[in-house]
Amino acid sequence: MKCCFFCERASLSFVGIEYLLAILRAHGYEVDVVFDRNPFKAWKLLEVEMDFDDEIVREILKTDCRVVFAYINTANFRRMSNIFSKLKKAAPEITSCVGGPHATYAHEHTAGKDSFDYVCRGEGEITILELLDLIEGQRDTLPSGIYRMRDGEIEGAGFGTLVSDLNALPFPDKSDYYAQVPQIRDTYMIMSGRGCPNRCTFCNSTTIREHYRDEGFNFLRRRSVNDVIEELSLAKKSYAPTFIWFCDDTFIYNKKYMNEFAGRYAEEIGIPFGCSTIPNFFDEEIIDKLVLAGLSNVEVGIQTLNAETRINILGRRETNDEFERFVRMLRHRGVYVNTDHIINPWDSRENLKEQIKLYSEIRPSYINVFYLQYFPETKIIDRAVKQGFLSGDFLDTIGEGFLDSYLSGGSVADKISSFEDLVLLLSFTPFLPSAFVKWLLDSRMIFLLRYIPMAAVLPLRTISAVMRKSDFVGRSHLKALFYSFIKHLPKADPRRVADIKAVARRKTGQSLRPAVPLRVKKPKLGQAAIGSDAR
Ligand code: B12
Ligand code: SF4
Repeated sequence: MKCCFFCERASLSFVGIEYLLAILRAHGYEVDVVFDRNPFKAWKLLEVEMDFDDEIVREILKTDCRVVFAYINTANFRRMSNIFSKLKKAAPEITSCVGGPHATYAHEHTAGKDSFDYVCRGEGEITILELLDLIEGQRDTLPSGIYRMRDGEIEGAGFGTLVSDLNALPFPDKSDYYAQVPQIRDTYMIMSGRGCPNRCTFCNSTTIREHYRDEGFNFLRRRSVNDVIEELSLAKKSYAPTFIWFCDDTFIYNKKYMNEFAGRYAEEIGIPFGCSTIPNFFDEEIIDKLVLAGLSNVEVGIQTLNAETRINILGRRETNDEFERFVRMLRHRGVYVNTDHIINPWDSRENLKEQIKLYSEIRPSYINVFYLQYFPETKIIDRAVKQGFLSGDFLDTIGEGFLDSYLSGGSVADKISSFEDLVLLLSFTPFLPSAFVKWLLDSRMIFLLRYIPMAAVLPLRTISAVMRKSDFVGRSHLKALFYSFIKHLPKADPRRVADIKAVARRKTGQSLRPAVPLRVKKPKLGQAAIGSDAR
């Protein structure tokens, strides 16, 4: 059966989609990939309708597919709904199915859209094959994790069946992204595992682990070092990346794993690499080995330097001292340390000033400043509602993908606008001398920053990416921005694309086994137990 995957064109590739493409092709399905025309333009991320939507629909129709898939997150939900609704009108006979974070955490809102026939909650490799069996009439029960609307009611139960051994998965099929999205060609995205050992209240990685735990499963799994190195050795020849990004939620944990990985990576791969992590790994010997192997870029989420908010509201365990030690340990070794910071309703001007002073001493390479966004099914929502930061009326807008719910949330909008000068200074802090930052914070001159538009932070990442060779991620974003202005994108070498496709065919993925529950969950009346009907 002919399938089509419709994907947004982001600044980095989506490994989840690449795994699904590999699995589908390994099972004999012909799959075409159509990318959104909308190149990743920071200022257009949340736009729902574009001039070329009808053209996209025509392109999907041209693939002659019977089933169309998409990966949906909260940020692209409304855009995807728009495209799929146009597609439904043009070709009601095409069956659509969506998965990904928004489908998982806001499945009712997603299934409630007429444009989507099926919605997948959770992991997809086993479930997508079961769904195709259902569509082809080879099974008649809904697979675990698949939802749909029937007579005005949502039908479905559980979560997508987990793969028990991640080493059994085929390597992700990166050929489509490589061929069609030029900005990703230097960077190879890879995952060594699934799930995060931490429990931040604002993050959906906590949600998924808890959902599977409630069903009796351990979502946290890691591939063997051998499997990771095998994929990278093949990628080194076929893809020839100049940078490798480990997009695990948290990559640097488990000393034994890191030790084995660092040794093998140094010997067999040796390409500069980066990862996301949290600041609680202090084994200098391992860090030295990782740096020697090529670790050059780390994204570390501290989110706030207000200890009380961090521990009690955001659910993070590290101390400011640990963060400082971690940043110093890495920067001392020449690693680019990109810090994620979230401006949140628990901030006050005074504590934000204190945080900026601390940052000016700790000196990460870059501070990515975000405003807290309430993603569906995150624990922080209850807290914010209870404390009056988020009005109950806005809860539904979260499931509908309105990411501005925070900024329009009653009194908080005023609060945020009263922080604008500090947010600007926070973004500039890594580029300014500490003494100057401290002087400015205590001086009346700080009011001058209110006259500088927030857009002034945009060139910062450009400066950082151009000046600091190790800011590979910044360079990827820059490239994405550059290509967004170019109408005719550079073509990829077809031989290289074929070689990349061949890597995905190395392992067939035929032997995928469903994970075994750690304990047996009693199914609710009328519900299928998770994984009960897996192949
Ligand atoms: C790497 C990463 C990025 C990368 C690459 C994008 C990507 N999605 O891969 C970059 C840096 C670009 C990025 C950006 C952002 N990200 Co991000 N990112 C991740 C991260 C850490 C890993 C993604 C991944 O590879 N997962 C592993 C694969 C195997 O899982 P998966 O993607 O979920 O896919 C599986 C299932 O969902 C399912 N599935 C997926 N699609 C489909 C389709 C069908 C038909 C079926 C049946 C199944 C199915 O099957 C797949 C295989 O098992 C995730 C966290 C996470 N663990 O997923 C956050 C995450 C996806 N990101 C998140 C966010 C918020 C963002 C940003 C909005 C951040 C920001 N403020 O700018 C932007 C959005 C940009 C964009 N346009 O998407 C949130 C999304 C929350 C939500 N409710 O939408 C996540 C979940 C982290 C979190 N904080 O909770 N991100
Ligand atoms: S450490 Fe990162 S990925 Fe893990 S739960 Fe916290 S925010 Fe999410």
